[in-house]
Amino acid sequence: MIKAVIFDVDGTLAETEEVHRLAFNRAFSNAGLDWSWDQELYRRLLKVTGGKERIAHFLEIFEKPPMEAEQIGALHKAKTAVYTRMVEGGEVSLRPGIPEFLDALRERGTKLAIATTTSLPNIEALLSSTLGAHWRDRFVGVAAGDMVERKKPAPDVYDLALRLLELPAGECVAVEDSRNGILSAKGAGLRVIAVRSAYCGADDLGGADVVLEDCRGLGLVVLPKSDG
Ligand code: XBP
Ligand code: MG
Repeated sequence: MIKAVIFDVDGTLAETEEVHRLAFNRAFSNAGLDWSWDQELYRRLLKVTGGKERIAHFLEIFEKPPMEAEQIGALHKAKTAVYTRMVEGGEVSLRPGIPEFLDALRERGTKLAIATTTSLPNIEALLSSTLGAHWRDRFVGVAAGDMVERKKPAPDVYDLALRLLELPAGECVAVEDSRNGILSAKGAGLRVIAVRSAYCGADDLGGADVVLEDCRGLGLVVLPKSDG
């Protein structure tokens, strides 16, 4: 019996990565930098989770002049401001099947939590614009990248979500879209349902217990047949 479902955000609850990419590029150009991440490059850079870590990785592989952590932090803060404005403007919807799945879990009394690398303001922007101002009431716990020491693929963010839920991993399931996310959830001892996403669709999702092509089948996998 599954008592809680822990959701990744980017790529899982919503296809956000293209908006993240555009926000990075807008922040770069606002800062007078001539960097531009195209979709192919962004797919490669996504192997490093976390926006600040992704910028640092980009500087390293393209042998750009190094930046201080504070400069990267300021650039990333500007990117977060651009991203949240875009999301609040309604540019992103939840993936097809997610609203119905969240409602069905609520009706059944299953607890919900979030385990994501993304920054807290991004979660707030996405979930308030898609689920409404009271979205937080639906989730027992929200675990985000900057709340833990190590980002995915380390298990820290899922370990935190489990502590917030006060449940053992064996009674929960994670929903993820990326190989890094699967490794993170598995490292915390969770069963994992993987859903293919636009940016991580070519990832090796073989470590998951179940792989779905989209989110519409989630109810069939998680909910008992009587109410699924
Ligand atoms: C998502 C991420 C995030 C977003 C950007 O990974 O890696 O970094 O791309 O968010 P996952 P920030 O879905 O596996 O959690 O810029 O706020 O870090
Ligand atoms: Mg993801």
